[in-house]
Amino acid sequence: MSDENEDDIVLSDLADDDLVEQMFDDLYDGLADEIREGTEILLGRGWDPKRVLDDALVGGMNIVGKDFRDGILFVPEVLLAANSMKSGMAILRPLLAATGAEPVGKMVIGTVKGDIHDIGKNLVGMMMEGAGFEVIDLGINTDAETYIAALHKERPDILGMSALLTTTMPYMKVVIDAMTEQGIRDDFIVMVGGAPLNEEFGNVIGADAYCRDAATAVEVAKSLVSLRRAS
Ligand code: B1M
Repeated sequence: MSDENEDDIVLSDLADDDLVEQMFDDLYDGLADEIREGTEILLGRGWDPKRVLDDALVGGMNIVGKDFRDGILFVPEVLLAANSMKSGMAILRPLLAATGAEPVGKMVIGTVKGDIHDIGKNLVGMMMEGAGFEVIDLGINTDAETYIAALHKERPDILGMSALLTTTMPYMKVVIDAMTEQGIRDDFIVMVGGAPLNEEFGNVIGADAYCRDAATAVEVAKSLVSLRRAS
């Protein structure tokens, strides 16, 4: 996707369509300054913030997500792309809040108690933000009380839990059981992920979905949220 003559390209000289195409490339290449500049140019041309988000940033991140899922891009590249997306999001977020544009949905996510692995969780969070979700990140080593307090406070559509250790993955069931005991299990979609998990484990602990990677998490989240809102 890189353009060898990238240094020669003046973003403000490009027509809207070409600029968006260039932003796809810049996002793919993890160029945060260019994404910030492109975002500002489009806003300056009268694009509304939601259109910039959907057409330029989310569109570009979808390409990154697909190539990550297909093994063409790897973790470092995706983190860079996600980071440049965040630089555009930082400009758009207050404008979106001001225009009252509804996020696609809201997710609370955290790595479970006893586990400090957070690279995968962060990727999921960033890709979800890239898809238009509001994401509340509880960090690592998250106990059931902290998850549940966040569910009460934030009222998200989705609870996402991550675990990378065979010794910590059973804690996901502890959280789901605590939700059931409090009578709030069915108020939320529960999605789980992490390298040692699989679909069967997700079913056994009573999650709504196991997601093998960040791109899948975004697809599953979109579909479960729209199903729930339709019903
Ligand atoms: Co750790 N570690 N580690 N480690 N570490 C593993 C997981 C391990 C498999 C390595 C090995 O032995 N081969 C092994 C676990 C073995 C097991 O349980 N069977 C292991 C171990 C043993 C440990 C320690 C115990 C080592 C020690 O101290 N003796 C220790 C544990 C500390 C603790 O948590 N209490 C430990 C520590 C660490 C570091 C701190 C050094 C570092 C973590 C740094 C960090 O995260 N900030 C680390 C790392 C980097 C790894 C490996 C090498 C890489 C993990 C990673 O980031 N992968 C890992 C080996 C491996 O997996 N190859 C290993 C990249 C990431 C993008 O993938 O996290 O799977 P992943 O996330 C994916 C999907 O799983 C999914 O989407 C993500 C993106 O596509 N996903 C979700 C993840 N969470 C999701 C949540 C969702 C949806 C999808 O919610 C909706």
